[in-house]
Amino acid sequence: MRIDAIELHRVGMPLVRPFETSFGVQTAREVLLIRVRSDAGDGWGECVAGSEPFYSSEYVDGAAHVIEHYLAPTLLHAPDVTAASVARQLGFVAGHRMAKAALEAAVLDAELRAAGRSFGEYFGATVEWVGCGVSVGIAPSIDELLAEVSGYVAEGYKRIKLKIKPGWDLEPVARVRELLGPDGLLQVDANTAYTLADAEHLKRLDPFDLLLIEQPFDEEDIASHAALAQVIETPVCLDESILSAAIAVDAIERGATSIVNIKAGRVGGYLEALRVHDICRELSVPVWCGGMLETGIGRAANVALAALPGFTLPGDTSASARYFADDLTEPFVLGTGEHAGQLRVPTGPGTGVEVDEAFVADRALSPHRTLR
Ligand code: OSB
Ligand code: MG
Repeated sequence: MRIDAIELHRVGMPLVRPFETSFGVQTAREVLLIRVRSDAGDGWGECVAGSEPFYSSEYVDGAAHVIEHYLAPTLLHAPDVTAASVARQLGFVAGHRMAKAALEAAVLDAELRAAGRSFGEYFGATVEWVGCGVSVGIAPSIDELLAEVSGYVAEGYKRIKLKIKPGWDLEPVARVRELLGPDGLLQVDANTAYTLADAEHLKRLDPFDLLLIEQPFDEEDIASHAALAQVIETPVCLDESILSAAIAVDAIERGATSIVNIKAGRVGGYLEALRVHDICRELSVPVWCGGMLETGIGRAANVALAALPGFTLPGDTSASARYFADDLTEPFVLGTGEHAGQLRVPTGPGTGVEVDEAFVADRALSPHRTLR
């Protein structure tokens, strides 16, 4: 396809409750949306970069800047663009994976809408519904944490993930394990808050029979994760560190991760995410779909990705209402009966969800920019 224009939309999305991690407290998402307008039709992509460079070196203003000055001009001047060509065409820019991923997703949406195919079909989805977990922030008190978790359990979520940090780990985990009982699926995410000097402390999580501990150490510290995995029984799972399929293989071979969290934005796009999935499946390493508090646009694509056969653990693919009172697409709602705790994989063309343009305009944080 030829791309005629690339639009950047900034939308304010207040969260239904503050989300606290070891990086800090977040009360809203400042979402950067990309719309590509092509000779084959339009497509939307969501950039998962946060407002600030805490989870990753990327952040919204930086992503918008690199898109405007480097990435979009390249695609606008290319004689032909396909989702499969985007990563190569943008490869001259180092890093900036979340910015590249948003562009690739928008191109893929346009391409699949034109072909009448869904993301799920294109990815190779093997199920119509995916099991969902929920990521639970650091709470003001144990009582508030237990009330929040009880609410999610009542809604049907199949797995609870607790955010932890030094001073908020053993006690909340013990109390939530007690609440869930021995069969409840429970895992923790430290978002790099510890160092290898905490290995003995983290080993005290072993009795709680966690599915995994996610990213206890620095993004760049593969060696410490491998060392921790030698001393704790809880499986170690990397999130921030996994920036590509090549890094995933390296981390697996070094014994630093025995389960992998896949986020398309973090690895530079859904096509690279598919490669991470495929190589993990070949190596018999289970994967699950992470989340970045996405709106319906990113959620639709994540749910389609999570429908691949290697995704054997429930993902951070929660219902829209866990994040936002109103979403900018039709909301994702948990199923009932045999589909309790699951989301349905969209089957319509492209992402399969429709962007409410009036909503996007109404919540705009600044006038949208059109690049040609
Ligand atoms: O570390 O998985 C993470 C949200 C933003 C940035 C990083 C992370 C998260 C979450 C929430 O844990 C996942 C979600 O429900 O979207
Ligand atoms: Mg994480």
